[in-house]
Amino acid sequence: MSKIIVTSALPYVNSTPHLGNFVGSVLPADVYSNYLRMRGDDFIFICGSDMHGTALEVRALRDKTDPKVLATQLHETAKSLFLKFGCNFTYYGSTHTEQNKEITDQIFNALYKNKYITETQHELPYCNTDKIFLADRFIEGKCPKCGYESARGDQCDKCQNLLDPKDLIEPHCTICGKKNIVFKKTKNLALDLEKLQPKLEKFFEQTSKNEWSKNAINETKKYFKEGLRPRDISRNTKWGFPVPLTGFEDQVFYVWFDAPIGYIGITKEWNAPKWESYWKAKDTTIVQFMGKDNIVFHSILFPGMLLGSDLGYTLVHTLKSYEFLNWEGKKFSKSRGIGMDMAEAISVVKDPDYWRFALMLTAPENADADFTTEGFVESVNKIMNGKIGNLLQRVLTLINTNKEIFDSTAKVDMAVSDKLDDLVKKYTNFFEKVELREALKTVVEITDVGNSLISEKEPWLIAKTAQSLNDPTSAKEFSVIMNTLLKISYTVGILIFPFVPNASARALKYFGIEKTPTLALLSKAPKLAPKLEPKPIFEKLTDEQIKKIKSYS
Ligand code: B3M
Ligand code: ZN
Repeated sequence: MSKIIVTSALPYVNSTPHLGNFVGSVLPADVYSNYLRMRGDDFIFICGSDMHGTALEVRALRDKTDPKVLATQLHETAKSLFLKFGCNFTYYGSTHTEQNKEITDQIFNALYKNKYITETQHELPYCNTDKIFLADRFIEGKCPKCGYESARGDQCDKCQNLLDPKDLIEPHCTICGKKNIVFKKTKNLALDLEKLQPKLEKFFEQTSKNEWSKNAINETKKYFKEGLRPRDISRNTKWGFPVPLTGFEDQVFYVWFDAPIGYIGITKEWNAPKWESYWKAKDTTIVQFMGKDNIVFHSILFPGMLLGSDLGYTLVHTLKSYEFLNWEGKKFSKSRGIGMDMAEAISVVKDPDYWRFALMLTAPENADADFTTEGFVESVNKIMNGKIGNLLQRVLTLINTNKEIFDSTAKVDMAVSDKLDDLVKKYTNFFEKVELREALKTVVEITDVGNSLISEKEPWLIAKTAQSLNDPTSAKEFSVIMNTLLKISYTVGILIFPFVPNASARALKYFGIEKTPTLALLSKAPKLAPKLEPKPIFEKLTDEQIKKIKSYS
C-alpha cells in the first residue's frame, strides 16, 4: 500500500495559536487524517512546534531566559493544547532536535555541493538601542507595494508580498519602538531560487493539478512570472541551528530553512527506522495544510531546497492553503483583545468537538470567513445539537419506547436508502478533493433527510395505532421507518468521526461500535446495542458561555 504523509504547518512556538490559526491548518489536517484513518490508509500525520525564529529569541531576551528552555516549555504547552482539541497526530514533535539538525545540515551541504547556495551582501537593519540585528518581524514600516502601515521586514500581511527590510518606508524597531535603526554590512548565504526556477516550474506544472488550492496556484504563478531571486537562508542571530560552513559559523539558519525540513526531522524523531520509507518512496503522497501566508514557502522554497539537494526526497502532492478567519469582522489581535486563542476557547467550552464542528462549518476554504458569536451559537445549538444530536436522540427514544412492536429485521425504505447512498458518495468525493467544509455540510444534509422523514411520517402516531389496535400492518410500517432512520443515524455517527471524534464515539456506542469507525462499516446493517438508555450526545451552549465568547469582540 502506498504511503501518505499529512502535514499541518508547524505553529510558531512563541505564541498561543488562536482559533483562526487552528482552523487554517492543524484542524483541517487532523480532520483529513481522520478520514484516511477511516479509509484504512497507511498514513502519518506530522506536526510540531516551529522552535526557531527571532520572535522567540526576542521574547527570551525580554524574559531574560535561555531561548532553548523557553521554547521547550512553550512546546509542551502547545502540544497539550492541541491534544485537548482532540487532535490525533501520529507525532507532534519540534524543529529543535538532533534529527532535524542532522537532516538540515545534510540538505544544506548537498545544496552547497550542487551549487545552489550563493553569497549575498547585505546591509541589514540593526537596532542601535537594543544592539541586535532586526530580522523579519522586528522591523516594521510602510509596505512599498500596497502602502500598508505595519508591513514586516520579510512580508506584508496585507498584500502577502515578500519584502526586504530595506524596502520598508520609515521603518521602526518593534522591540523598543524606536526608529534608531542603522543598516550594517554583512555577508549571508542564500538559496539560488533563480537557478532553480526551471526545475521548480516543471514540478509545479506536474503537481499543482492535484487539488491544490486556487490561492496557492495563483500566488505561485505570480512568483514565477516576476522571476525568482536568491533568498537568504542565514541570519545574523544566535537562536537556531548554526550554519555548518567556514566563515559563517556565527550565523544561524533562517527559520524558514529548517522549519519545513522539520516535517522530515519530526518524522525521524517519531520513528528512526521508518522515516525514510515515507519520505523517500517515489509513490508517497504528501498532503500539506497551511494558511495562505505560508504558501510560497511550501510551493517554492521547500520544493526548491529538496530539488536542489537531489537527495531523493518526495515533494508535495496536494497543497491546501486556507484563507484567513476573522473574528466578528476584524483581524485577530491579542493586544486589542479581539478573538479567542485556543487556551481561552477550551476553557469556556470544554468539549473540543463544539469548536471543531463550528470552525469546520465556517472554515475559510476558498475565501476569508468570519467567526461570529451568533454563527457559533447557530452551528452548535441549531445544527450540531438541533439536527445531529436531535436525530439520534429521537430515533433511539422512539425505538426504546416502542420496543414491543419494533422489528429490527424489517426492510428499509429503498427510495430513502438510495438517497442516502448518493449523499455518502457526495461526502467521500468531497474528501477526495480535500473539500472538508463541504463534506461536513453533506453530513448535515444527510441529517436533514432523517429529520424530514420523522416529521413527514410521524412514526409515533403509527406506533400508537399499532399498539392500541394491535395492528401488524402499522407495526411493520413503523419498523420500516425506524430501520431507515437507524441506518441514517448510524451513517451520520460514522461520517461525523473526522470532525467530531468524541461525539462520533458517543453515537456509535449505541450501535455497539467501540473502536475507530471505518468506511467499510457503512455497508453493514446497523445493530442496536442492547439496553442502552438514549442520552443526548450534545448539549446547548449556556448563556454564560455565550456571554463569555462575546466578550472577545
Ligand atoms: N511557523 C508560520 C506559522 O506558524 C510557520 C510555519 C512553518 S511550516 C514549516 O504560521
Ligand atoms: Zn529596538
